[in-house]
This record gives sequence, structure tokens and C-alpha cells, in this order.
Amino acid sequence: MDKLKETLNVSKIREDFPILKRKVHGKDLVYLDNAATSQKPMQVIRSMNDYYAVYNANVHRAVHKLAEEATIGYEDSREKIAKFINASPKETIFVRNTTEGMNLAIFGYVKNKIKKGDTILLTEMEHHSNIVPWQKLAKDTGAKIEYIPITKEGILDMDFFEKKIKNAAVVSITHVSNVLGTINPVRKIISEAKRNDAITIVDAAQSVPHMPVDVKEIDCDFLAFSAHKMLGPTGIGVLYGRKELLEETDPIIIGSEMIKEVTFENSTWNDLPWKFDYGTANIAEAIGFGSAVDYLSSIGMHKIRQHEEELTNYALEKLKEIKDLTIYGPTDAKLKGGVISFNLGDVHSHDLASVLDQEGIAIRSGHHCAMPLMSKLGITNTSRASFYLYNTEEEIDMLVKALEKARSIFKLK
Ligand code: C6P
Repeated sequence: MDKLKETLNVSKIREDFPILKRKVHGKDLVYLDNAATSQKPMQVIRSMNDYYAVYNANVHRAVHKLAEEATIGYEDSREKIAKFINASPKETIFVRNTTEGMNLAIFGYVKNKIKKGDTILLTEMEHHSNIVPWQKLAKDTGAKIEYIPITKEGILDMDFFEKKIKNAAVVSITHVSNVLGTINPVRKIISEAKRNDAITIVDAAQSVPHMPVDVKEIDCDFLAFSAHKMLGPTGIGVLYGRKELLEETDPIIIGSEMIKEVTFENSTWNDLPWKFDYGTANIAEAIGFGSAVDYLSSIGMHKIRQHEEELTNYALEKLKEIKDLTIYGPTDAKLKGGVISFNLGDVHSHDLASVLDQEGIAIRSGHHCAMPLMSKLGITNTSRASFYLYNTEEEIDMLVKALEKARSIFKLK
């Protein structure tokens, strides 16, 4: 803990999150379900309250004072988020979440480029959001999907990738697996994909919240992430796209303010980024997202990653000591985000999660929206603990203690 305290002032950070003070079943809440959604600091909650209490109005429409303030708040947030990933505001498209971002890239851009027989290269560790839309696109166009296999250690088989990339039209990969925690070598994958003229898409739902991500350095064509996993509200996320490609991308929901001109016969689209701002935007959510990015930036993404790596290393060491516990994915914290999936003997993960819940510990259980990966691992579900900047070694100790208690409840010898 002493070492962790040097990286981040966790006790001070925890003061900003009112929910972390609550009790669950009479016990202190230990929130280890951050990969599903993170908790929110008062700074984010206050920024959204302020919008509703002080300057609530629609954006990009009226000229009155409140509308002007709301528009500035909304566009300032876009600018902050763009800077956070080293993009320009024109390349930073507000969407509802990662899933909508992926759909926009796939059906707004790739659909117009792909032909029958083309190969779409995914990986076996993808979330359904980076599988299901591709399956529909493949059915609609006659393209075919191939999956880069994972090794026993839960990392990508790069030999397979090197062979397949030569004929791939698209590569779409998760930056960090929400089940295995594996951090994929996206820069290398994208530079090889580029050499072969493939379109490159990154699902960054589990990376942007936890480590520095620079879209120019990664050099991808599109990259999607969600605010709710990075201290922000639900209902808002971003699709980053290279400007030239976004110019060619069709909006997939159309109407309202995303137009330049409408006649009885025809409509033309607005300039970037507003071409994709269909209907009234999630204004409070965009403002809250901007505050979340301010909060993370004030702490520093390098420090957050370092804290999570230390915490993951600590947890892996402790969990390895628990009898009957199988851990999935890399066991070297350097190769892993703060996500640890495991099973305890043959106990169903929902039963285990219920026992932990009685101890105030929130983890996720089930297939984690990665059913094909589960089948590759030969299982149907796992328990999953996932960490963030406000978690501590003491909380991991509590997790370990509760797992030991579960062993005796489920009568594991
Ligand atoms: N994973 C989890 O518990 P949305 O729901 O659209 O904000 O994010 C979808 C998504 C896409 N890709 C990855 C790698 C993800 O982890 C997620 C969301 C949550 O693992 C909810 S299923």
C-alpha cells in the first residue's frame, strides 16, 4: 500500500466519490466492477447538475444566453475529449457508447468499401460489440470473418495475424480485453495492416479509461470508447475517425440538426463533426464527460495505469495462493489491464458473486458479452474483478478473504 500511495493519493481520490462511502449488506462497499462501469466523482455529478440548474438549453439552435452557454459547454467538452486522445474536435464524434461508435464506423464507412469475398479480421477475444455488427455486415455483403486465435496464455497468435493480414480488407480489434485483460499490440497490428491497405478499427472501451491513448501514435482509422467506464455518465461516448474517412462516412441516423440544407426534394449534411449530431444531443452527458476527462487529466493517465498495474500485480500474487482458483488470461500485470477473470472450482460465477455481494464486494459474473471467447476457453462464464484509480490493496485483501470464505461455504476441500 505504501508504494501505491506514492503513485496516487488514493485516500484523497476516494473522498471525491460519495458512493464509495456506502454500505452494502451492512459492509463497506468494495467496488470491483469497473470494467462494466466506473463510479463518478462529485466533480462530474456537479457539472451535470450545474448545467440543469443554471444554463439548461438546447445547443446549436437558439441565440439566447442560456443556449449560448450550453453550446459552449457542449463544444468545450468535445475539445477536451479530443485533446485527451490527441485528436481534433472535427474527428471526435459524440455517440451513445462504444457499441454505437462501432456501428457507425462499420455501417457508415466500411459498408461502402467492402466487397463480396473480402476478409474482415477480428480476434477471438472480442466483445459482442465488435462481433455482432460484423456478422450482419458479412451477411449483407458476402464478406467473410476470420478470427485471430488466442494462445493458452490469452495473448494473440501473431504468426496467424502476419499470415492473414496480407489478404484482409479490415482489421478490427480490442485494445484491452474485458475478460482476459490482455493489452494487445495495437500499434504493431495497425502498422502492418496499413502496409496492406486494410481499414483499421480499435475498440478502446477498456483502454482509454485506464492508460494514455494517443490516436495519432496508434495511427488507427477509427477508435471507439464510452464515458461511463471513465468516471463519466452513461449515454455518451466517442467515435474517433480520421478526418478524410469521416468525410466519407454516412451518418446512420439522420434528421434534425445534422443537415446543411433541406429542400422538399433533397438534404445535404452539415460539416464535421456536426454531421453526426442527429436530434437533440445528450448535452448534460457531454458536459459530464468533459469533467470526467478533466478529472483524469488532472491526475495523469500514466499514474493511473501505474496504480492499476501495481494493484493487478498484487491481486494476481494473492489470488494465485487460493486453492481451486483458475485465472484466465496473462498472469504478468505488465501485459494486462486491471481486469482479472477467474473461476473457483466448479462453482457457478453467479453463485460466487452472490456470496461476495453479501460481503459488500461487487464483481461481475457471467459471459461478459464475450460468448465466443468463453467457448474458446471451454467454459460458459467467469467471475471478474476489475480495478480503477480508487481501488486499494486493502480491498483486494477483502476480496481474497471473501473468496476463502466462499471456499468453505461451497465445501471445496
Ligand atoms: N463491456 C463489461 O462488463 P458499451 O456498453 O457500448 O459502453 O461498451 C461495449 C463494450 C465494447 N467493448 C468492450 C471491450 C467492452 O468491454 C464493452 C463493455 C462491459 O465488460 C459491459 S458488457
